[in-house]
Amino acid sequence: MTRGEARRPPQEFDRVLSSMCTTPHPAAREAAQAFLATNPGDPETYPAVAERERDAVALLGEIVGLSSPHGYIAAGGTEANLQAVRAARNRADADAVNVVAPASAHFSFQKAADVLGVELRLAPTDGDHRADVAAVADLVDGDTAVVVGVAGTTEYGRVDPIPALADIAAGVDANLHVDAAWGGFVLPFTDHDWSFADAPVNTMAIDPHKMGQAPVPAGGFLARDPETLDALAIETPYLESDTQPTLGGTRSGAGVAGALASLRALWPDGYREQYERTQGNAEYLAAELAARGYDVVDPELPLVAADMPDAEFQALREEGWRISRTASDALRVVCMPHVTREMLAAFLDDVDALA
Ligand code: 0PR
Repeated sequence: MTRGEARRPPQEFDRVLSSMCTTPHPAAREAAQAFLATNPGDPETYPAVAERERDAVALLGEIVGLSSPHGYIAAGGTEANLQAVRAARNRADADAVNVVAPASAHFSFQKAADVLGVELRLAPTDGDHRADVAAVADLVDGDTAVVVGVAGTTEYGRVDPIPALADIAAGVDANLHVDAAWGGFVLPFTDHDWSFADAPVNTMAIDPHKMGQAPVPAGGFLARDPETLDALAIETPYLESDTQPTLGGTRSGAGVAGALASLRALWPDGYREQYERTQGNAEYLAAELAARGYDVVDPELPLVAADMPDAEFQALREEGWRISRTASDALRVVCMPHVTREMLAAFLDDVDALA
């Protein structure tokens, strides 16, 4: 079996255009199965999966330009984002900590703020759906523990100006967290400044179970300094290991082994091919929709948003298409690896049939 177009999506992905999950790489599927009953939360008892986790973190570090990464394989972007806020809160010497993020940040930051008892301040985005730097600068103060930038937003696939956000964070002695949960596996092949190498980023979310082609659950939480994990560590007296920085206790060995297998199989060439193919598909869909008169947001990463009347959106859903909408009601198609040119052509045929 080859990667790419030749691999027909299994039934459950047949008409799925809205998801950030995708079909796992075959090697990742196999590795996950072999580690189904292991627990990386108990590394002394399950050393083979613990070693795989260290290797996976090292490879994630390569992808994001960090030579000695600290981190672990989390349940997903929600956990990685929450842990970034938690580490920053625990290291801040303020009583009433706040987090400043663009309004485009994923809703997991609302969960983090709620669970951690910190204030979430949302800055408006600019005309192109990116964080408005001046608005972020207005919201930070001496109690800001972390500034968030998104590298590949959930709704529009936009990349925030990470170096400018890093300057703002540094100005108030706050951490900078980059949410590259979705974008992290495509951005190395673009010319965006988003990585640990481009700016003084402290922490990052990068999820193997999204564009990494790993089986669910496999998120990535990465930190530049070991002190970040220290700020998260809880003592674990009765385990063979002394402390645990993760949010989960028992975790999925399948997620860890699957993530490593997909990283080994695909970084860098497989992910580059995947980026070129999925970006090409996004540009194809955007051009075809624009030619039909829809107002389309230029796809910077493999995600297409376009205005579509509600009646048409509903009719396409009734045809079985799994599509979703942004908060401002634009159609949103995520060109994940399982989305082929044929699928998009069939979708466009159904769009035409509505006319
Ligand atoms: N950060 C970003 C930028 C995200 O897009 C997401 C999820 C997260 C964090 C949270 O990641 P986890 O869901 O792994 O915790 N974005 C998708 C969304 O909300 C999640 C998703 C995935 C939704 C698959 C549907 C689906 O079928 O749209």
